Amino acid sequence: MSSMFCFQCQEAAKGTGCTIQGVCGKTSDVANLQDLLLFTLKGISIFAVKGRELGLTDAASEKFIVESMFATITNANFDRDGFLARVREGIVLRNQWNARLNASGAVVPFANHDAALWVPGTDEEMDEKAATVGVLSTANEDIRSLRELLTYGLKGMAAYMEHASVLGYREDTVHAFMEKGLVATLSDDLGADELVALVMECGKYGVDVMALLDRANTSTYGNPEITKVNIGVGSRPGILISGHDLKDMEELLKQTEGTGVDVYTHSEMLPAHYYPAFKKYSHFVGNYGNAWWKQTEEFASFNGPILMTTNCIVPPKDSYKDRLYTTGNTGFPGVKHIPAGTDGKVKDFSAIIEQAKSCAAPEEIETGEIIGGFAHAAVMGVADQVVEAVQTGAIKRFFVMAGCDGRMKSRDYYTDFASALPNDAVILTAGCAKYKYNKLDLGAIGGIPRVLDAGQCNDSYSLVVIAMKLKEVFGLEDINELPISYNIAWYEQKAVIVLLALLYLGVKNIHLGPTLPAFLSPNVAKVLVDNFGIGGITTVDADMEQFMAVV
Ligand code: SF4
Ligand code: SF3
Repeated sequence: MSSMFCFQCQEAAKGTGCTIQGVCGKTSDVANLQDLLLFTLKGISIFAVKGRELGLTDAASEKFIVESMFATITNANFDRDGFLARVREGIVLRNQWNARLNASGAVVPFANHDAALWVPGTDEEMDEKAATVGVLSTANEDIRSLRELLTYGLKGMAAYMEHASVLGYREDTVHAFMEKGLVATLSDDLGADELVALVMECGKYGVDVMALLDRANTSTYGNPEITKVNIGVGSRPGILISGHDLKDMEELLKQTEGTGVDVYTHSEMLPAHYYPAFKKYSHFVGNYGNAWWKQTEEFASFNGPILMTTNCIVPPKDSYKDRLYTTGNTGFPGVKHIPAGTDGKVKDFSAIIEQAKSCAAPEEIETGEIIGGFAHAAVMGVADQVVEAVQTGAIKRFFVMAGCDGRMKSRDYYTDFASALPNDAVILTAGCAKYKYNKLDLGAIGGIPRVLDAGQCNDSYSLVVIAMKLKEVFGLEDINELPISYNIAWYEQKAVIVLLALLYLGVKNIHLGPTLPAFLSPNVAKVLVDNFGIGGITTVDADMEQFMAVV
């Protein structure tokens, strides 16, 4: 019997699933406790769904579900003790809900399900329980596949919801769907057709949550602007901030102002440079390094403290572990965690700032600039130029190459693909996938760079807004009539919600790589192929020919 089973990301061992320890570094006990936490969230949701029917909600359990789902995303949290504590906290919330509904005399569907009833014992007993409630507890491989596809979509949704909610934005319907979806994964009455319908509905709420986060980000920090970002270093000590949380970015910039410490972005935090609200800080120096998976070398040479606000954490090397900090839903055993502020106070980053002061300046690993900030408002600002370039044939095709980067050598495909594109093709990107080609010199077409970076993975929403606008300008009936091809790279579960959102919007013929998800059973993969034309990748030459053959 395997000691764990996880197949939620693209790097699942042997393309089927991690069974002894995660390729990501997640230990089997933590993997199982993440499953147990999900099981607990399903238990809470059993009552929350019924509560909503009766007009009852509970802000604490909504927040708990969102934060806990986020904590189970690949490379977010590796902290066993943290997961044990979360499960216990979740059981308290579940029992409160139960008592509340009991008092109202409501009949609660699934109230006799183990997820609604089980009680945690010792830590060891929780480990034992955890080993029984994971992915493999669903025997039928197609039902399992659909339940997990839905679950991973919900995890991605939770991550984006969390970013919106720290900025004060919420959407009740998204919380409601999250709870409904979690309960649906427990129901033996739901067959493949019903689950496929729920997966599509998940895509709808994926669009909603990305739109919400876009509103939250742009209302709070302004619309991203076309920006050149320095990739070299200064001479003062620095703090490196990684992950996706812009609220942490804002607080760190405020608290470091005037301290003699510079701030650099890493990986998915690069797009922070595009927001007007952050441009005013002269100590906001640039971006250091590349996508998440290169961090073990780049964090060592950065020399200063590193703040991980969300995924992706790679188990740290001793050379920088004492300079690494987690916050929010991230965690790693033995790494210092910056807690949320209490009594309405902001997070206190003073410990990081103090440590930075005693550190050497970052070691230079490259110099120059990269350009980005092509989110929907900025692209609309140059819409006339773009439309003209398409009409004159100067731009023949757009390639959406959004998504994630990862360790696998096979991802060199994306660098090669970008390099091999004809000069009249433009890449639209978002997410850390961009690091595979954003430092290549691909030039520009009539002043429009050939790599247009909208921002973080959630800013894939911007790419959809741009596509919708182009459809309108060109008077087309269908988004698929546009000269846009989709060659998307995925790694973790935020890419799953982005994919489901695209499918919901009717985008067809998306190519997904470097490998198709291990969690898609052959039958479920066939549904996606037959209905949406989803395909994998092969070789650059063969794929290029196929993309270019589309009229
Ligand atoms: Fe394996 Fe990915 Fe799961 Fe980590 S998140 S255990 S690498 S499938
Ligand atoms: Fe990257 Fe982890 Fe997905 Fe937000 S930082 S895209 S992998």
